[in-house]
Amino acid sequence: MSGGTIEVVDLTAPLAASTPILQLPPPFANTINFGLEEISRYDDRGPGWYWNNIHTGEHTGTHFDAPVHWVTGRDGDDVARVPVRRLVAPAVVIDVTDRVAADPDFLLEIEHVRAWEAEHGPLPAGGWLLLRTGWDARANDQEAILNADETGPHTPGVSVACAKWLAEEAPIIGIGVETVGTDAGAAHSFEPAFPCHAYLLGADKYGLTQLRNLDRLPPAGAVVIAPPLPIVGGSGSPIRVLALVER
Ligand code: 23J
Ligand code: MN
Repeated sequence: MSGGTIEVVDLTAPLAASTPILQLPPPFANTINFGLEEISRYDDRGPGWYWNNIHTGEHTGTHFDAPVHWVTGRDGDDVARVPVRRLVAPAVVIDVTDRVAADPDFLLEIEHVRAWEAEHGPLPAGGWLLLRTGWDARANDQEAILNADETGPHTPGVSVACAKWLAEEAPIIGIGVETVGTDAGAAHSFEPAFPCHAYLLGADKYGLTQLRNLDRLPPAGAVVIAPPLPIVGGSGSPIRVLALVER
């Protein structure tokens, strides 16, 4: 680190009231926007200090999905129980920006991962698969990041077969994405619905969302530090995600 050969890349979106959030259709309940509630600011409520209460969903902004988030992982770990040893891990980046530019409903398939492996080597054991889609360009715009029309949201993700394979066959600990959730916008109508959540969280794996700066990572070789807050019983947590990259 002191020699300057390790760059620290922040993969986290800033957390503010304007940070986009997932919007589930009725009748489902939704998470809240992030919010700051001032307690005092060098005033008569506290003359020498400034502090806030925070209001947030567990799944607001750049966040971590724990196994217990999904019914398939209901007996799995909550965020406080996730072993910290698993939270410092290698990461690879699969860049599908071109395909997503042509088709916002693009789904990662097993064959795309196999093609990536043929060029860059196997997926990392105990590591992250980070999906670079270019969607981070929409990170400051709630409407653009959801990209919804009368047929629902159109955002990239992972196919049912690929999600099952990543959960059950691949050596990874989880998937990270630039969108508001690990599943594609159309995944509510997949069979099973929300396959990334259903298969990966059900296999004691994790999700990371609303990542940015993935274009600053190499295809392989980065180390990602992604520890959620130890919210006791929590299903997820806003998170600061850092990548270490050797230059
Ligand atoms: C709840 C229901 C559906 C989805 C999600 C949460 C997420 O994407 C999330 O943040 O975990 S798709
Ligand atoms: Mn989530």
